[in-house]
Amino acid sequence: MRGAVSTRYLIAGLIVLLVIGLIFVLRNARGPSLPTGLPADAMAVANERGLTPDDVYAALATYVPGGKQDDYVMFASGGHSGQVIAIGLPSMRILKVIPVFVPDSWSGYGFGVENTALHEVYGRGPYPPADTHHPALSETNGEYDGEFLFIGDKLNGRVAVIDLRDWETKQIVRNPVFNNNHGAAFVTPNTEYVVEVSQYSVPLGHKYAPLERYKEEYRGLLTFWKFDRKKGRIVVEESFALELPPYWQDLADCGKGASDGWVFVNSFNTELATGGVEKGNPPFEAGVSQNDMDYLHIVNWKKAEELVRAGKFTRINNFRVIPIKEAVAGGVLYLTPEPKSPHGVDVSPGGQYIVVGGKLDPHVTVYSIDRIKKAIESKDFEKTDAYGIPVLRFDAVKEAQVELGLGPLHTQFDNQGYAYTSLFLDTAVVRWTLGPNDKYKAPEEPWKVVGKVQTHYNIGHLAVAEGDTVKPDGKYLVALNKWSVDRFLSTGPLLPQNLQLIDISKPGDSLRLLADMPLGMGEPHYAQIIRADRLKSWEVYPEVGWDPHRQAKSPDATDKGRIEVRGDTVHIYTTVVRSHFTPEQVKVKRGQKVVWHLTNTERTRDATHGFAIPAYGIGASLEPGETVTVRFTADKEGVYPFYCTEFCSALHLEMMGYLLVEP
Ligand code: RUQ
Ligand code: CUA
Repeated sequence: MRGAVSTRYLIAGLIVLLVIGLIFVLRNARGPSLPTGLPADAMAVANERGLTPDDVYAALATYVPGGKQDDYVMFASGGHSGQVIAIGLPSMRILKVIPVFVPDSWSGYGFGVENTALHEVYGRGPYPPADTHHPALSETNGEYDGEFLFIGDKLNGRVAVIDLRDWETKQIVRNPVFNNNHGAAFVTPNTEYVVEVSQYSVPLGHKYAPLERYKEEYRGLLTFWKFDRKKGRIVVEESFALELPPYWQDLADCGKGASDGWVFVNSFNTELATGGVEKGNPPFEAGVSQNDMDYLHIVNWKKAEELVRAGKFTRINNFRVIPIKEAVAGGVLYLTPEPKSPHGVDVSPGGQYIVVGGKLDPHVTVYSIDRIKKAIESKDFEKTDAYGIPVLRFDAVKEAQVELGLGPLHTQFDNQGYAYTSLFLDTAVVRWTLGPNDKYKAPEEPWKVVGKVQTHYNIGHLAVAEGDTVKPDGKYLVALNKWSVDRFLSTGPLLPQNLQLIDISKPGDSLRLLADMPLGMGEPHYAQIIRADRLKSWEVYPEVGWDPHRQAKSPDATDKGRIEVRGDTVHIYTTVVRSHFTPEQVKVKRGQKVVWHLTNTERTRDATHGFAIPAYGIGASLEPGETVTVRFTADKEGVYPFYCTEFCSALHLEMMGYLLVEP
């Protein structure tokens, strides 16, 4: 009996040991063990899905449950989609696509709806392709204020204004002097101006001149769009531009703090190459990359303002342009060498340092504003360029050159004294320390690389939370990668871009990749990340009858449906509420002009209605409280159902009416 019992214990003991051993082997086969303390079911999911401890950490660090909200909003350019994409951080979920340069059915933007933004530029279409590059949040004292967002359209030389109370595009201005841009948009520290820099030099004023006259007649342009915050509009008549040499100006940044009042613009093609590979000339890519140094443009915009006030400008297409000669005489424009084919120029939080990334140079070059000011004061010029612009001596203005790796492009900053630069060729983000004279001080010695993280793949821009303001938040960095290759399921030959979230909260060599986000709608060149609590978005429009284009009550608002005929025009005043339009039967005669005012009388959040008359190209969106006016000529007789296009209620499908166009 006793022998049998002890054998049973022995067997049980052996089984326990075997199970423990098996678990040990299995766990090690999966790599290091998971953090302890996770609920058993969570552990089971992690194991079942083959997640590593790093994966589990990243998932927990980025998961935002429904009903809870993201800490940051990233406004990313939508590239060729022509739009802006708002993405929550750390969840990396798309919150909204804001239509800017291209019409959008959902929001009714640009489809026959009276939309001042588009009308001011081209009339009612056709809409050209667009390519948004650089979004810029409005600033007050160098900090994001959450009021407006600007963005440039490289293809057509346009800049748009978005009001962040309702997240809608309010205005698009097209440059009257130039037809493309790249360095747009950037703002001065109190959003006095929105800066737009041209890229490929052309004769100013949309004129013709042969390429043989490149040096004499082609030019670049730096435009200062005056922004009126009260009106929420760029005021074209109060704006001006500065003529620049025909170096291809690239990116720009506005000074802040120590460098407030200045704008920095870099350039390539100081060679003045005009291409012609078909004629045996070097192709552009080689022709514009011959010089070891190109030019950083250093512009005093406060003095430029004074020149304009003093009348030292000419008018091109009725737009005020300061000629190079006047700018030089007025102490507005200087150059200094910068290494070979630079790309990004970025000003540090305190404004002391100006960091230039050189695509073909493994260093970033750092200039200091103190040195620049001193060199200007003491006229420490190495020469003047072919256009008479003084060139500050490189060694006099250079503070440091930091070797970072291959293909440094863009730099942003945090509140720990670190700078972050994207390395296109190394496909990495590198963290390095700023010098002592800026606002924040890193624990390590200055001008040293302290950390690096791989990105996937070919990073272009990067964005740190509030990382280009005077007070960066740090914490998160997003890498905006051009290629995604093997990171997601295949979507055919055209792959999404990849936005990667990186935790930068801890000092030293601690950069940690948290999430990949595929973005399949155009190249998100640049993005800015704002703390969510800075945004004061409206929940519904302030009053019933609101005209979002004027941000005021519309004179055409109505709380009672009616039809009025005035001359050859029928004015229809329609109320829109769950789940009917009033009136529902609208009779007009063929050939009559129709002006249709619709007012959504709802005060309930999210109670949006649509309004479509497909035959007349009408598609509108009426958010709670909004009044929209659409126009068309009833030139086709027939019976046209008009209906609500938003699933607003259980009786949404019943929300319709008949437009009867009588013969
Ligand atoms: S660019 S990848 Cu259009 Cu800002 Cu640098
Ligand atoms: Cu209103 Cu559907």
